[in-house]
Amino acid sequence: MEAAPSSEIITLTRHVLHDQMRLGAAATGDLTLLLTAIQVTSKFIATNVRKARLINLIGVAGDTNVSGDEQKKLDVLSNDIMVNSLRASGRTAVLVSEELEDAIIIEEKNRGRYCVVFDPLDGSSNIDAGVNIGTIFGIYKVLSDSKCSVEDVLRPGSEMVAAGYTMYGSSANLVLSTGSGVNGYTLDAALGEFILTHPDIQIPPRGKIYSFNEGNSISIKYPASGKPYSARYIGSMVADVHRTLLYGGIFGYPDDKKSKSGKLRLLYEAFPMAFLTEQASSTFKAGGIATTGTKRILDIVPKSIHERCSVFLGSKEDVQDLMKFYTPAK
Ligand code: AHM
Ligand code: MG
Repeated sequence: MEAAPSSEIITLTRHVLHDQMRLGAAATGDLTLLLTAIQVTSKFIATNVRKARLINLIGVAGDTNVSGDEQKKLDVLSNDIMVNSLRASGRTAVLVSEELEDAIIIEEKNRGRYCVVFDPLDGSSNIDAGVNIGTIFGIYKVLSDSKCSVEDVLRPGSEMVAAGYTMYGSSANLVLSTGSGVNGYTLDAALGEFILTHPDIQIPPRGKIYSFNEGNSISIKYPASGKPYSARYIGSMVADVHRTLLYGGIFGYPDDKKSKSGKLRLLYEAFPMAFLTEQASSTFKAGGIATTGTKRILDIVPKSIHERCSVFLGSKEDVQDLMKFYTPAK
């Protein structure tokens, strides 16, 4: 006999509120409101991603961003959606976006106590083909002596209070950590709510998948490990990390002779994903590791908002194997 459908629906808002109640008087509700603003942006972006082909949102906007990447129309729109919503939440002080050269310092009348670093639409090269893309975000609380400047975000990833991503694929999945584990929520389009579907995600200590861009192997030299891994590489960090969190294995974007610091950006790509990888680990006691190959990603102190770093993350044992033979590109 088929099991009756569950009547227990846990929405993201309910889950985050519950977390806030757990903190008692210490919680002001500001982070909850900020996370509400972020989930609304994800719903809005998800809708536009779905409709993109139909409403002429495919293709380039005609500009390049600070990293030299061609901006797609959806990149620009997603950035505007996030900036507007985060500013209007009244809970933010400093915003850093992959699409904007400078940090946005929120004007005093709308200012709150949190800083958000984000890539509004990651995996842009996949947009036109309708392949999975996503939004990545990390959240810091302003410094206690904050002057409300870029200094509030030039801090190690270990100081983030929350991080997550939303993957726009066959469904929209929001994966979030507020520092005590990782939970995944799936958007129920009919309800318009993210529903808890992946409670307490745990990355397996050893996986069977490796996820690197083999096209770059001409500039990367690494010895054969002899292990029969399956290769899976989507080219959208959100999708490649999402699979790694659920199935285990290793995702990497190394430095190479051409890109001495790799491709991925530290603040809004590497930090949030490293935060989630380490948080998805409690049962297996550090089941997940995120490293540049030589040091823990979350310990890096950023010098500038768009700096890059090499990234290897995933199952502890797979990443440890890599660290044994990894040497930085010269
Ligand atoms: P983007 O922010 O311009 O989309 O670039 C970041 C993306 C990541 O999602 C992904 O891991 C990587 O670039 C893929 O790069 P490549 O196409 O060189 O393999
Ligand atoms: Mg990106």
